[in-house]
Amino acid sequence: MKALEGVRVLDMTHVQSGPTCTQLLAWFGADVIKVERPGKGDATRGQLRDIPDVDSLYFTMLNHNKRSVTLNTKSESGKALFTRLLQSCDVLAENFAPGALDRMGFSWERIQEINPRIIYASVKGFGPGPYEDCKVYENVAQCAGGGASTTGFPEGPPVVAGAQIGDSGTGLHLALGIVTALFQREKTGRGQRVECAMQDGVLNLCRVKLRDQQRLTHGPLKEYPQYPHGTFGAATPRAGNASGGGQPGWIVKCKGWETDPDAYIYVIAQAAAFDGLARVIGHEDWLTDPEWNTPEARLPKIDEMFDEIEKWTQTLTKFEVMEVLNPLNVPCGPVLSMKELSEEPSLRATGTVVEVDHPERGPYLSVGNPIKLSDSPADVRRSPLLGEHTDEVLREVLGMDDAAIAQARADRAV
Ligand code: CAO
Repeated sequence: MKALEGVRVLDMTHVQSGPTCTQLLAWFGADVIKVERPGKGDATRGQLRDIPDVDSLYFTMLNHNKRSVTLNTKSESGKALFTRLLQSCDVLAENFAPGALDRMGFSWERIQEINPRIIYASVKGFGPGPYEDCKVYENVAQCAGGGASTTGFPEGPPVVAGAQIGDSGTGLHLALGIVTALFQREKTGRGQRVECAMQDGVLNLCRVKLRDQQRLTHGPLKEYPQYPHGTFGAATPRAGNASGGGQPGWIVKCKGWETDPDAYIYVIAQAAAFDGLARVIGHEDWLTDPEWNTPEARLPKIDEMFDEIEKWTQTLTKFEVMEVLNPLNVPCGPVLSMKELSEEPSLRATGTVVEVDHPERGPYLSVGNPIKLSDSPADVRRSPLLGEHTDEVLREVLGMDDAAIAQARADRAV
């Protein structure tokens, strides 16, 4: 049995944020029915295509374990079918532009009338306020949520992260909201509205930067590279690769950095493991020198310290550095490329990286469920073709017979 077995999700999501959420629910065992526009489907099916006329990796990697139904929710007969689906589902998830479902005639009030037990979950770019009507994509959210202003090097422009904290991050937040609402429904019998704005999701993930904004009013941020030589302005600045926590850290070069753009390692010069680190880099002298042998003394010289650490790391590969520093309890992590991650055997063994077969594109790699439940392991099944399950769902979920399905087709509802 899977954790969410018996939960049926009417999935009106598209692009990345919403599909991330419903894919997780599907991996946990929910029956996720993806409703798509007839003939078109989720726009990502056709975006960034690597093989002509085949669903893109963008789509396939975000829509595993779902069923696809095509339904025109703007036609009268389509609306009637959609209403019946709402009656049969536990969750409605969507991430359309603001007001799209209302314009189709499905306001929260109307949805509650149709099914008072349903949980109606939405991702929008912004919550109520000046930007609530805006359409939003990943990088817009990273900028509006504080990610970009705090990412990059002090002397450079704002930078967006490769991690999709606006889309996938908000999808994760929404999934938690949905299962929490399902849990509450167990007790109250009532559904509820679950809303997650991408700006809010990004800001939540940038929590430590709002911490630093307030620390700034009490003096310079001593772990930032601007200290002690640079200046601080009114807002949390970009900190390069400085650690977000209380331990000094930086990315340093390893052997081969001249030709390999990922020959780097992150090293944290934690006080508890400093002795071993100092010895291994050839700076035993630091251990008795009052200029170096306390965290406070080192704070104004973090850049110098990492220059010295880097002289040593450049003599070894990032994996050799790991082998030396791990036994010394020095926290460190290699900068791994997507190529290295895709080939890493331990990630394959845990199902975090999986090979999936697809009838049109053949085998491809995907990221599986990163959340491991001992009683509900996720098996990753390929994404559906457009409308692959339309008849199956109409028959099984709505109890329609062949004649009724033929009529729905004649009406161009499906
Ligand atoms: N049948 C009939 N019509 C359908 C349909 C269906 N099955 N599915 C969708 N539509 C219609 C919608 O009702 C909408 O029509 P109206 O404009 O008349 O209301 C139309 O398709 C387009 O939907 P949209 O506005 O959501 O799509 P878009 O491509 O213009 O915008 C996006 C995309 C992502 C910017 C917007 O949906 C959005 O801001 N979503 C919220 C934030 C979000 O999740 N962003 C993350 C995206 S990933 O980077």
